[in-house]
Amino acid sequence: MKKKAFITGISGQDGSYLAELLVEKDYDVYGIIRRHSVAESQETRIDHLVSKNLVKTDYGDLLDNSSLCRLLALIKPDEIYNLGAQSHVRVSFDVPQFTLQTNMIGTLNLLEAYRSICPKSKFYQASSSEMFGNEIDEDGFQRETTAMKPVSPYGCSKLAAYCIVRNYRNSYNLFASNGILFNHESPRRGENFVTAKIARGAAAIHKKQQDKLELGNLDASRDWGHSKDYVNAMHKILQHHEPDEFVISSKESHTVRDFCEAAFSHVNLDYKDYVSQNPKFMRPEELKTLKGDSTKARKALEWEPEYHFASLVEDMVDYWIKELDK
Ligand code: NAP
Ligand code: F7E
Repeated sequence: MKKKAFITGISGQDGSYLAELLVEKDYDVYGIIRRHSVAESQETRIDHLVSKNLVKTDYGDLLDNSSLCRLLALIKPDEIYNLGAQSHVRVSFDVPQFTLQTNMIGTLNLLEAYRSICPKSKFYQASSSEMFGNEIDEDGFQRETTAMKPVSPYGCSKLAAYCIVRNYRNSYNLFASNGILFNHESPRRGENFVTAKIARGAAAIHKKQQDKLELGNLDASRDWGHSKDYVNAMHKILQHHEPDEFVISSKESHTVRDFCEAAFSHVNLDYKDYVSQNPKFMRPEELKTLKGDSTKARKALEWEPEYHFASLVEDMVDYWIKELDK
């Protein structure tokens, strides 16, 4: 019998790569999409799978219990991946209530449906390094045991969801795990996240389609990996012999300035000639540095990333050079 996976957030960056991975692994893959007014573009990241009937999508929403219950009862999945979220940290300051509703109550809604309809399934929660806020261990890393003091509505929502997943696991003996993923990017990254903005900007300036790039804080430091490697870790987390918490990270930290330097030098330009700061892109409270220690996951799950900082930057800039030709 083929395994069945149910993915919330299947139309997002990670959802699309995870769907591809699970199809390759011979799963039947199902996912929910929300009603958009512009229906034509909402499945662009998974069109290649939907059009070949390799994944099945239905309308649903983490805030609509009836859709979650209906679909879980119909599909009876072996694995549930909860990737659906309002995932933009700066936007979470603009829409804090929506962010907490979707990311926190939405997770609780899905957990409740899971517990009552298919408690033998395995559940993956997309937790985030944003939960740590500015807490860092003495050696400069964040790991599973580091204190969590988030500095954004998004981080707070993800911490609440993380806690309720642990609580449901312990209370109801469920196989529910948290992947604490550090930033991960790709050509499919939304264009308003900093890496995609820089990669697209460098490509457009190189092609003389744009002459400057405005960013916010250039000194923030992030631990960036590739989404393709990180969805592989999600799958491994659910194949582990017991449910648990795992940090997934590259173990390296680079500043936004470093990302600019690497992206612009890939097209033989000096970022200093084009990049300026605009307070519009600053945050009310900033998370300064992220560097994750993923030793536990690397050992227990035998997970290793294939991409590193330089190959990630190149993959993204090369994608945008081709894309802007179209
Ligand atoms: P993304 O590209 O923003 O995708 C988010 C997905 O969630 C989209 O498909 C979105 O659909 C869906 N969604 C939003 N609100 C929903 C709702 N109320 N009900 C159902 N679905 C909803 O995010 P991503 O980068 O793939 O990240 C995947 C997950 O990992 C998210 O939970 C994110 O918070 C978490 N995470 C990401 C990173 C990272 O660096 N990428 C790191 C740690 C954790 P619409 O298009 O309809 O809005
Ligand atoms: O910002 C700085 C910004 O929006 C990274 C999400 O996937 O990872 C992501 O959250 C850094 C911040 O990602 C601009 O201030 C400078 O310090 O790309 P970002 P994020 O906030 O780290 C975590 C782990 C998640 O879980 C989230 O879902 O870059 N920055 N200038 C800028 N950021 C943006 N967006 N735009 C700028 O112009």
